[in-house]
Amino acid sequence: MMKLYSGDLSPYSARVRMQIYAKGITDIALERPADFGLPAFRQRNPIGRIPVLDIDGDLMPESEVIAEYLEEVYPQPSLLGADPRETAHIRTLARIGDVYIMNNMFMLSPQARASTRNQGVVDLLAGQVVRNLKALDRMIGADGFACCGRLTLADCALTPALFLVENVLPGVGVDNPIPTLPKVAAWWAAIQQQDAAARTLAELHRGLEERRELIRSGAFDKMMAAAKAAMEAADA
Ligand SMILES: N[C@@H](CCC(=O)N[C@@H](CS)C(=O)NCC(=O)O)C(=O)O
Repeated sequence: MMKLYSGDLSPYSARVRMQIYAKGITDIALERPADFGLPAFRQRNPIGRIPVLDIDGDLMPESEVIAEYLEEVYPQPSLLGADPRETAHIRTLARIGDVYIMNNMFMLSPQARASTRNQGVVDLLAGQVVRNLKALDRMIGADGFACCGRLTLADCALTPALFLVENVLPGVGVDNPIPTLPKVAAWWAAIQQQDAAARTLAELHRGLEERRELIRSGAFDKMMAAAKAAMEAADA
């Protein structure tokens, strides 16, 4: 049985989980690797990040690669286009979600800690996010889906990306820009009504609450320090 190494709050993992739910795939186990963040995980998986698809011990990293692989292995229902041009458009929108929004948001999230905030980093990355959301506003579908009038891999990549925008940007002192972008705002309201998106967003919110509790209790800092020390010892 294949396993997806994943975590509730991992937006890249969420993108693949939403695809799995939308396709109705039931034979992939979802698991948080016990050694995530530790040298043993990086030993097995050199990039050291989740998601990773474990195919009988053969480990496949990178959310976009996994998503495309799952489309080939489970072709129906397809979350790609009806023709090559549609598929290319789906991939363009998915890349906006991944490269232009999620990656910048992910790099921005540690800046939520005011004590160590670097305003230059915030301005640079938040500026990129806003610029790319404006581009998305001109490209996204107006019928409740990112494109093609049905749920595709574009919706799967954009849903966790907008979750980060809505929930993390205000934490770094930047207003959530979604309400100022009419087409993005309409899509965001509509996609949350889709079962696969609602389930994925509930997991993301659960992960965010858990993370906030760990930060409040001081446990998160201790976990991070222990993981950093273990990594440094492994690198020495
Ligand atoms: N490009 C990767 C990014 C994956 C990624 O950054 N995952 C985060 C969790 S959302 C992670 O594992 N971070 C651990 C780290 O940075 O060491 C993908 O698309 O899968």
